[in-house]
Order: sequence, then structure tokens, then C-alpha cells
Amino acid sequence: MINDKSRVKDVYATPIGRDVIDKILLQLDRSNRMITNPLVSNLRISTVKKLTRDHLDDAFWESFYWLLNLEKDRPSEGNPNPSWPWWKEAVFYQIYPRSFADSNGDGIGDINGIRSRLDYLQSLGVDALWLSPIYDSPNDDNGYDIRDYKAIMDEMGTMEDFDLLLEEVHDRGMRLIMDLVVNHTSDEHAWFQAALADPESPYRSYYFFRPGADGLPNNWVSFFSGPAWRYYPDQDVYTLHLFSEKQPDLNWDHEPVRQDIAEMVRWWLDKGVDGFRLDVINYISKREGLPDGDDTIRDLITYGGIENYYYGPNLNKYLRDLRREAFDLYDAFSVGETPGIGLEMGRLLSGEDRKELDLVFNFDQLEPPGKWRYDDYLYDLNYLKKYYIKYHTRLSDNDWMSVFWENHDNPRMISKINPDPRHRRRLAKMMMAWLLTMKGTPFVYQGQELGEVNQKFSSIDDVRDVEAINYFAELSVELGEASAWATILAGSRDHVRVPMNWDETSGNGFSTVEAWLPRPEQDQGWSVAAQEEDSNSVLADFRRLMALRKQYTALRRGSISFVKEKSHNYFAYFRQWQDEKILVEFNLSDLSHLRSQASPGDKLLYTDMKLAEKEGAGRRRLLPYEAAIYLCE
Ligand code: TEU
Ligand code: CA
Repeated sequence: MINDKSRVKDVYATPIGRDVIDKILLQLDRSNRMITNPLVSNLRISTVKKLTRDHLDDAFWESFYWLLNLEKDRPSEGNPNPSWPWWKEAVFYQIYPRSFADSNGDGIGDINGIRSRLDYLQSLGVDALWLSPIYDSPNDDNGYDIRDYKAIMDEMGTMEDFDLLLEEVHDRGMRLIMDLVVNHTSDEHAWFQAALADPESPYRSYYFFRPGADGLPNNWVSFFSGPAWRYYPDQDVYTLHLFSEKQPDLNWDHEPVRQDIAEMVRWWLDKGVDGFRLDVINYISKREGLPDGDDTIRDLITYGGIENYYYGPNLNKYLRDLRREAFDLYDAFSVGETPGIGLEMGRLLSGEDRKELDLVFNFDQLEPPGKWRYDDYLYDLNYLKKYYIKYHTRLSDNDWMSVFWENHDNPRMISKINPDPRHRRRLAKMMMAWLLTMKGTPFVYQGQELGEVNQKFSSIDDVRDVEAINYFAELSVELGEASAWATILAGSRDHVRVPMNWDETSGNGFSTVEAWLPRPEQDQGWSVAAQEEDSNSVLADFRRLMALRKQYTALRRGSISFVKEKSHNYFAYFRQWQDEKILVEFNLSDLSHLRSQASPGDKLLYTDMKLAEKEGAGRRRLLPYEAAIYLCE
């Protein structure tokens, strides 16, 4: 048990303590030597408490101890015999169905649209598709608010369409995973409707209903602005919603909820679905009594209350149960979306011996210290490099990580790194080379294979996302509309939700009518059609890189070792499997950089083709944002 008598090093030795301290150090841009040096590491917490009295009150320490003492387990430091399931060697491709392809001319992407593009997907060489939600939903949060888990949203098509899609994906040797959104349902779900209609309903316990009498039940805030509680005046009750007010949280402590969810998961797996991505799955277990969030923590990370549910008391148990009662019966794959968790928590959720999740999506790589998604800043790739070095230095053979930096919730990475259009192509290629040669399982988001960048939205009327709309309203009051809009433009999730850029026609080959979220501008030369015609396109290089990944086991299974770690703006690593050794090197800047690692006998497997032609072999410098891959002699 961690208590006042414990020393700093005892706290740092616990997985949660380590993750929390590492996160604070990261924000302060300090190395962990600040903690591991004997002077600090031997301090008693009671002393630290005194030293930090002005910033951290008793409530903070109470929450911190509670969190630390929750987790008795430690990540396993090895696995002599790691397994090689398909998903460790696969490349996943995420489809945002609303924006992929519209088959019936209503401006909304649908299942038959996806079916019509399966040849394209197969031609990319990707192994598995992940579909964002296509279930019946009133679309308050684009399908992440599910009304009926076993029905298809009208706009998406029918269950027959889905069955055909699944069959056709399998016929092409690919796999399909779905999105499982079970932290919350829609308020229009039958369970919630029953619960709301009758206080005596058994479904009342499926959610968090609290009496209205004394005002807000606690101080938790919603990720989509405002308090996390919706008030129903007729009944004088509140319900908890961590996301929009139309997304009430399910009460996982109530066993029938867990049973119904397991049954629903089996129902889909029985259809032949290959697995699921589990939406905000680390939020499902809330601290008993739903106590107030600590003010200091709220001030640090804005999401008041989060320490009470982001790695809750029964999280590990609920995941194990769900795996045993559904996933394992079908040998199905699972990747958990786990915002906020750190490296060690991730290992506890996805270690091979743990039997919880296969993989997690951790988000620490998306923003450097002190930044968050809505900040307008340039992302320094040296930070991404440091992140992967840290992870791969720490992970054991019992762990496997997901590799990604784009999805439907985040702006395009190229725009964050360097929005100068002159660098777009090479930067996009370099990021692809990175994604596809880093150790772990890559997840590509639709359009990433084209080098997509952010959209030129001009006002709040151009965006559709509930998060952005709510946040704009909140910010406008504080800052005025102009500066509120600048913030929305930097971070809006709609940058990546515009229709896929299939061709150069007015509807971009996505639809014959105006899309539900129009692209504000044509992006000439960057469509699929244009890139198919260009052997030096990002798309062409994506396929080249995919082919290399298929050809060389080292790129999929190989160990990773980093070289010249300290060299600024330069990132290089070896991947090795048995006798096969591959060197990958990147220039992380827009200036040329000395190429330092390859030996003369190494065979160049990949670089931007135009560069290779122009400069020939034996060049001494890497050009701006150049990636090079060699087979070592
Ligand atoms: O996102 C969860 C999440 O915490 C964030 O990444 C989210 O984008 C939010 O903006 C935090 O401010 C998942 C889904 O990926 C997202 O699309 C959903 O809106 C959300 O859960 C609710 O289901
Ligand atoms: Ca449609």
C-alpha cells in the first residue's frame, strides 16, 4: 500500500505511479532522472506533500493514493514464447463509412459504397478493415450514439448489405472489424427509453440516474463541454453522460448490462466479424459513489473527474470477463481505444499474459508537452521519435503496440508537422515509411494513403461535429467568435471527416449530390484517380512500402534497435529477424541532413523515386523529409 510513509521510488515503481509521474514530467519537459536521482527518489511522500502544499491539497493526495493502490499487478517483463496471431503482422485500414463512398446519391457514404471500393482497398494490400459505427443511430455523434446494436443505420443500408460486405471482404482475403461503443448508448436506445419512462423499470440500473434535489450529483465535466449530467425536469433526475447529452453512460457495475453486451458481441462474432475496436473502453468502470473530481487535476487536464473513471476499479475484470465470454469463443481480435492511459497501464490492458485486450490505442504521441488538439502549433517530429524510443525501450516480448497518428478524431498529421505545400508529398511519404516500418501494428486512416491535409473551412457553418459546435459556443462567450473559430479550425475533427477524394469531378467521385460535409475546396492532383496515374505519387509509394512489408519478415516481426538516438532531426533504426536486417532512416526536418548509417554494401530498397533518379546512389545527404530503407549486407 502506498501511503504517507512511502518513498517517491515506491510510487514510481507502481505502474500507475510511473505513468502519472511520467506524464507530469513530460508536461514539464523533464527527464525521469529528476525522479530517479537518489535525493528525490528517497524522499518520503509526507515530505513531498509539505513541499507541494501550495499546489496540491489533501483531496489530490487522496485521489492519487486511491488510484495507485487500485492496481496490485505488474506488467510482465518478458515472454519467452510470444505468439504470432494474424493481427500482429497485419496492416489495418480505418474507414469512416459516412465519408467513404455514397452509392445511392443522398450525399452520405454507405455500405454499398464501401462494397463498390473493395477492389481499391484490396489493391492497397491492407489486411483488415475497421469500420467506424454503422449501427442504427440518431447520429448525434455520427453513430457513436447507438440506438440499436443489432440493426444497421438506414442511411448506411441494410443488414443484407452488411452481410454481403462481410462476405466480399473475406473473399478477398481481408478481415473486418467493427466499432464497439459500449461505454454509453444513445438516449434513444430502448434500454434508456424504458429506464426513463418508468422509475421502477429494471433498466433504471443500466444507467446512472441520480435524484435532482441537491443540484448536480458531482462536478464531472463532459468531453463535449458543460457538466457531465443531463437534467430531466419532469422527473427531477440527472443522468451521467461523459460525451454528448444524447450519450448516457452505461452502468457496467450492473451485471445484466455486462451480460447483454457480451451477448451482443457474440451475435456479431457469430456473423463472422473478425473483432472490434472498443470505443473509450477504459472509461467503463467508475469509482464507487461517483465522487467529485479533484480541482488540481481538473486544472491540469481540463477534464474534471477523469481520475475516477479512466482506469477504474473493475476495468481489468470487466475486460477479462468480456474476452472470456465473447472474444475468445471466436478467437476474435480486440483493440481498445484508451484515451489518457500511459505506457504501463497499456501494458496491463494488452499484455499477452493478461487476457484482456490484444492492443490499445494510446494517444500520448499526438500532442507534445503542453499542447492539446485545439492548439494551433507546429508538431516537432523529434517528439514522435522520442515517444517510440521510449515505448520500445520499455516494452517486453509480452507486449505489442499499435502504431498510428491519424483517425477520425484528429486533424491530419502533415498539416500539423509542416503545412507548406512544397513539402507535402515527401513528408507524406516519409510518414508512411515510418508508419509501415515501425515495430507494431499500423493503423492507416482513410485518405492517409493519399497524403491528405486539413481542409480550408471558413466558418462554423462549414463544420458538423457536435464536439466542435458545442466548443465553439462555449469559447465564443469567453473569447469572441473570431478567436473561437481559429481554435475550432486548428482542432476540428471534421478535417478528416470530409468525403474521400476519389477523383477530380465536382462530387469527388464520392457522391453525385452535395455531401453531408462538403470539402470546401478541390484538391487538384491529390485524388485517387490522379495518383493512380502518377508513378511517383504518395499512393504509389504507399503500395511500394506495403509490398516491402509483405516481403521482409524483419519489417513485421523483427526486433527494433535505434541508432544515433541523440541526433536531432534524424531518426534511424534497425529491424532484424534472424539473418534479415533492415535499416530505416529519416530526415525529420525541411533542411538536408547528413546520412550517417548505411554502409556501402547496403542495398537501397526504398526512397522517394525521383530522388533516387536525380541524385543516384552514394549520396551523402538526406534531402528534406527523406525516408530511406536499406537491406543490410
Ligand atoms: O473518442 C473518445 C475520445 O476521448 C476523444 O478522442 C474524442 O475525440 C473527444 O474528442 C475527446 O475530446 C471516441 C470516438 O473515437 C469519438 O469519435 C466519439 O465521439 C467518442 O468516443 C464518444 O463515443
Ligand atoms: Ca448514401
